[in-house]
Amino acid sequence: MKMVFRWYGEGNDTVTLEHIRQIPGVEGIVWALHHLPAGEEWPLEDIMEVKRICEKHGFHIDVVESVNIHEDIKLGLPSRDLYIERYKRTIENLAEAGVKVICYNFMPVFDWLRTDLYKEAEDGSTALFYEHAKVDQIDPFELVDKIANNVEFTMPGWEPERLEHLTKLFEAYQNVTEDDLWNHLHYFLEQIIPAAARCGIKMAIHPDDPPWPIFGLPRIITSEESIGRVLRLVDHPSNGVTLCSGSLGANPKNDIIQIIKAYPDRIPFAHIRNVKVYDNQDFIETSHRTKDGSVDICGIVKAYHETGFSGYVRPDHGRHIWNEACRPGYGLYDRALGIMYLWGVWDSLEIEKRGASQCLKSINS
Ligand code: DNO
Repeated sequence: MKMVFRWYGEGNDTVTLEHIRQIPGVEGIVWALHHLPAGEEWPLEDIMEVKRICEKHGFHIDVVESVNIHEDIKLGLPSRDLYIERYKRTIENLAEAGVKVICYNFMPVFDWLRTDLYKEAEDGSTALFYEHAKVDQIDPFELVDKIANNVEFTMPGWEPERLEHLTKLFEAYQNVTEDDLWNHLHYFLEQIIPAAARCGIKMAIHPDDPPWPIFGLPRIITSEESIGRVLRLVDHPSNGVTLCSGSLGANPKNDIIQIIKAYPDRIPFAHIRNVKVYDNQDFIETSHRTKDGSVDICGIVKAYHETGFSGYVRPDHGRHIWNEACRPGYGLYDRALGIMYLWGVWDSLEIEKRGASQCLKSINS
């Protein structure tokens, strides 16, 4: 498992590369050109600048999260071909800079969704929270106002250019069914995957978060079955998944361990985080520790270990602890704790596998 850490770029994150350097075992930065709207080609010079900055601090830039998909592609409009061509050129530019994995999602309009970014827990920490009944009742515009306009930084998935056209987007999606969305994804993958394969890049679709439809908008990457379906749409190693334990874990029916075992060669990138799920479908993000949430993080790491996982992994959202002022879900402290938990589980599995006497040597190799 190759440990990586998401960073939003200089002047766009409270966490610095110097901080990240001090977290044990982190080799690479998960990054994006956050200033570019979906649908733009990513210029090679901009990509090389990120590479220069990260490499100066000893990090690789193998994983990009995300190259966002223009809504016209998801809507299946005739203009999609133009955006698909740009997407291909972006893939080529990223490959030229040495990128290996591109994480993306195919969620209409909204990326991840929560009702509260700072829900206080008993211990005084705060975390991202989803209240199911509220999403059913609230006007999406009100929620957008609450979520997007109350934080210092633009959050990924909540970019102003996306939200500016909310009314039009809702209208455009009115008659788009789940089947349509599957067809539009198929069309996209048929063109993108050969381009990615040619330059040695693995595309890794991120599951929908939460894994069910919201505000009447279809969502399709929600379960083991849908992951199998997307992988079969274009059955090629370059067509992979970003297996996010927190997104899928919001639905207790999803057996993440089974998914890892079913598709070991198609998971180039793993997001590991825990959520505590309530009977009424609410959920809150917790520490990574298995005991703190509803997701069996130990079991997940064990499944990766057993399947010989050699892909990239990042701790996903953390809570906000020790009064850290940071991007919602993306502070330094709790994600660093998460990494140490993941290493703890992984290293003890290595010791078990290779025998205690070999322990030091095995962990170091
Ligand atoms: C939230 C993230 C998502 C993810 C995208 C991938 O914090 O997990 O925004 O980056 O869905 O395209």
